[in-house]
Amino acid sequence: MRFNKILSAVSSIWAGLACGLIGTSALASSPTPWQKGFQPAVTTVMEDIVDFHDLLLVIITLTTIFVLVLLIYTMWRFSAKRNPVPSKTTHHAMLEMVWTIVPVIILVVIAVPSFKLLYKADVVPKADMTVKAIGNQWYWQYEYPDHGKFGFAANMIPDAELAKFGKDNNIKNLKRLLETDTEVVVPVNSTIRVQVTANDVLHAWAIPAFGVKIDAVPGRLNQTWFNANKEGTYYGQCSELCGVNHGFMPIKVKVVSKAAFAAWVTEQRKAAGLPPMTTKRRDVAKLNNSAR
Ligand SMILES: [Cu+2]
Repeated sequence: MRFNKILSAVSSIWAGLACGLIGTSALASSPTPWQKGFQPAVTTVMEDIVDFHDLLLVIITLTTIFVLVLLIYTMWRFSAKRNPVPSKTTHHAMLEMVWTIVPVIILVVIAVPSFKLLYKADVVPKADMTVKAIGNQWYWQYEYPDHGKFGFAANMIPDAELAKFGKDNNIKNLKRLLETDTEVVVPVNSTIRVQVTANDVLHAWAIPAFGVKIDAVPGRLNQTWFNANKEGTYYGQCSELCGVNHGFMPIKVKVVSKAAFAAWVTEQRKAAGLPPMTTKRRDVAKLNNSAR
């Protein structure tokens, strides 16, 4: 009875903690103080990355414990004191077969999900829309080719302007070094193809919650994809050492409902002097996919 009470108290504390964590993550996914694990995953690719990480953690822990136990046993059992006359054995067929075959099996167990995950992250499925990200020293530029080619630059909000920015835009819990003046807006539950390139030097476009990280290379168009299943604001950073302000070109992606996205597109088109979208967007993504 008493044990049950303790158990329920512990679980309610835990649930409260989890609620607090998940509550904040729904609003924004970014690094937190003393964080040890990953940011909460909002794409199936990131969920798979977390699962793969957990599998590897189990394998590496068991391997390390096994080797440690062997070492300690050997040091104890075969010390000069306990074993003054060493054995002259040099070969043991069975033992050699085991220590060759067991690691091979372990590597195969790792390789299968690893290749599956690599392929899943690499091959862009039928995309609903495209966003183009262009790296510059030291900010990102974005274009929406399927929605009339409007674009904008996203610059980091410096510390001195952070408070004013939060006040003007009614944002609480501002993320230092992660907030940008404009943000990438995408619809929830849609496959977004991200085309990534750079104007000057190497950069990399990365969002941990999406499980996305891809190099931005001048003169080359890379592509990746994500399909976020939860509305919210997600933060990333340039992940290729690109110069003195490398640490100050964050990436901010807002995942909104499809209706909110359509409204945002209308607003952006208006600001860019483009007529409102009369038809559904050109199905460029569909055409590209059918050519595969
Ligand atoms: Cu960069």
